[in-house]
Amino acid sequence: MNTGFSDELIRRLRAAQRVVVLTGAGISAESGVPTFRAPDGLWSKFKPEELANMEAFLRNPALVWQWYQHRRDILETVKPNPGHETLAEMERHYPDFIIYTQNVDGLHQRAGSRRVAELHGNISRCRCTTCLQIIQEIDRGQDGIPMCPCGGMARPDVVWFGEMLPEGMMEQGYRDVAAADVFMVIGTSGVVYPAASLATLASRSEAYCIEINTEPSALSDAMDAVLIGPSGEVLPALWREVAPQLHF
Ligand code: BV8
Ligand code: ZN
Repeated sequence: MNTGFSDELIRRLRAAQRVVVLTGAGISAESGVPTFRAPDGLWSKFKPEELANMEAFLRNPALVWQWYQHRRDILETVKPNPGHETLAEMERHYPDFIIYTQNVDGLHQRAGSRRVAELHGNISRCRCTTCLQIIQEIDRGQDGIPMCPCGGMARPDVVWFGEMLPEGMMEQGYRDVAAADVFMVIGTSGVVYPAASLATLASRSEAYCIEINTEPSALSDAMDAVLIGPSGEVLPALWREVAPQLHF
């Protein structure tokens, strides 16, 4: 019995060997992590250029740290939702499955996903602005700004606007997308590049492209299937339909 998922969609997911997923803030929304561009989203109070870039940080490190500390505090209280958990389950079924996430919340890994490429870093890690080391133990310098043992100021280990993504990660993403049987893009407005280019490349490759979002995004027109609904509900429902016939 088909619950609104097309036969083609189900057939593609049952036949796939290689699956590539791109996720954005929307997949963590049902965990209670605010998204960026929703009316009550993270950017509604601040503009990205005010906070998520090096100039803003150097101009006012305390304000930027305050904003990141606020987000880290939220992450202490949340847990993965059924959307994250379904992707972790899918990874266990498919021979080749990888998630490229724009999220910095670490929830995919907490849900059990092992192959996760963090395109924009991870908010729970800190890096030194002087010696560039990842800092495990941070101590609080003047006005609460975390400092590196070398004396340099610590920053969140995330990719800010105008900064390069982790070396080689997009190139690997393009190779994975070019070889994929199915590409899924979940919970992203598709406005941030180069991350969103994984979806635009997928739409021009052999991969069958599936979007899950609560509303159409900048990527929807290029997708083969657009499933409108919260990923915490759509992903488990889709997997219940697909999984029984999977025999690897
Ligand atoms: C770079 C980390 C170059 C920090 C982030 C003009 C045109 C095109 C590009 C540019 C341009 N001007 C500048 C650029 C480049 C810029 C960019 O793309 N800007 C955009 C905004 C125009 N990109 C960069 O600067 C990148 N670097 O290009 O470097 C370079 C070249 C050479 C040398 C040096 C440098 C770096 C970009 C990374 C920025 N860092 N975050 C932090 O988190 O604090 S971006 C930030 O936005 C997050 O990472 C976030 O993940 C990302 C994307 O947002 P989304 O995840 O999509 O979240 P959003 O709220 O927008 O959407 C949520 C979606 O979920 C919605 O569609 C909603 O409907 C849906 N949803 C909600 N609930 C649910 C749901 N879906 C399903 N279920 C639900 N329950
Ligand atoms: Zn240092």
